[in-house]
Amino acid sequence: MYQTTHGPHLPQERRLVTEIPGPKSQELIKRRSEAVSAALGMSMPVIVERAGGGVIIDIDGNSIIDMGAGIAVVNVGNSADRVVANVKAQVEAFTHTCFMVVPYLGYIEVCEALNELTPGKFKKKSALFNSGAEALENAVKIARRFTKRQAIVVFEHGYHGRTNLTMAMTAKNMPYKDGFGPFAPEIYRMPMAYPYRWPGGAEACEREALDEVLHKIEKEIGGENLAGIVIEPIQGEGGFVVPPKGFLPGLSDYCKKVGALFIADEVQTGFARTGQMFACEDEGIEPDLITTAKGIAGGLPLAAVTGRADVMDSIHGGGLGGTYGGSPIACAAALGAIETIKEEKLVERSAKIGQMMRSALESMQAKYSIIGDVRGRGSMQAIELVKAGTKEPNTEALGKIVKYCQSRGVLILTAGTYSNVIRLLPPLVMPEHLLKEALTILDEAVASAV
Ligand code: PLZ
Repeated sequence: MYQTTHGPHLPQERRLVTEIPGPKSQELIKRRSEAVSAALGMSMPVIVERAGGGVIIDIDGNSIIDMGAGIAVVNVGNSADRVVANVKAQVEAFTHTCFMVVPYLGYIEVCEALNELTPGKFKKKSALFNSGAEALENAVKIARRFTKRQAIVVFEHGYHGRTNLTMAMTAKNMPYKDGFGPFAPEIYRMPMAYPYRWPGGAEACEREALDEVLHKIEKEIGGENLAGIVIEPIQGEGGFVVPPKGFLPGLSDYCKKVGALFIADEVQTGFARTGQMFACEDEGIEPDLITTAKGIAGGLPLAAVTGRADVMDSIHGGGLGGTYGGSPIACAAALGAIETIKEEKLVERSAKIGQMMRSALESMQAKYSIIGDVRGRGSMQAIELVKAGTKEPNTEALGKIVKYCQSRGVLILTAGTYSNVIRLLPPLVMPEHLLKEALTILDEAVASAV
């Protein structure tokens, strides 16, 4: 067996000692299928034993390079030192009082940190929840209550969660919505500024998308009925779609003009992922509300709505809450994760990782005609796979590439409305040699799928 103490101290290497999945994983995956609902997916068929830095170690002793970070959650790495220390201390002090019954300092400090770190020079306040979807639900509640209006605008390819309201907000039917309706009303979906797939191309997208969306909002909803626009500054599950410059500021300006709220869903883009603390900073956008989760707490379940103090305070007392929202343990973890991001300069590190990934992916694109597009920002980078010489989604190649990487001990994630996008989201503490190794294997994988 291997020697370990805490996660980050695991040997930072790719090491295969069995086939993937190994015999122990295979056995447990059988148990999994006996005990766990068939509805739950599985990106990689191994059972984890430990994880830290840039690796996941499975129960057969294979050390796998983690290019997914649990879907952009463990940005600070698994079991990061400060997260572990804070959680241990908190578990020993108390595990739960319910913040609405007896408050505690950790919750207050997380809100203070969010108010300070999120974009926007105005006074802000926060409220904490358990999951990204719950944060989105609450942002919509707040926007409707504040504006006394109902219409919410969302976008094609958008993803906001799996609860009833957030399913209505999420674009993709399979697997997220199929057969789960009826969905919540007053959700209006607009075309997304998706440069690669905009009819007429990327330049036309930059010229046309904003006008088209605003025109549709005016004609189909009416600005006076609009409570808020909810958008991921870079779409995550939708395939790392990066709108052209000007699109997000244009939406934000429109919201100001009609008295609606601009709500940035930074659940996937937040906490140093894009080479900035939040993706909205890239164009100097100051959202009225911002939803966060995932990277906020180094792997513990926590989410937040942060925004203009006048908006956050416009809700009647007792109007927001939940038994576990802002659990003291998750808050302790968040304070450890935020400190780690600052102390280890992970914002800068994210930008650097991003450059390495970007140039590797661009050189793959130059070699392999099945890579139609390379896009992303900072340490969220993706390739969109197409049939050579067309823009037709190439899902066969995607399957082959994922399998090839897995069999060599590299975990990669997929995305996209057309299920043809490979997205890279490594922990920001990934050592350079591991990142390079993962990119080399990805290159071989694409070559094998051409
Ligand atoms: N908003 C932008 O990316 C979660 C979904 C995983 P929860 N994305 C991962 C899956 O298949 O269920 C996400 C997101 C954005 C909201 C959410 C929802 O966050 O914490 O999963 O509820």
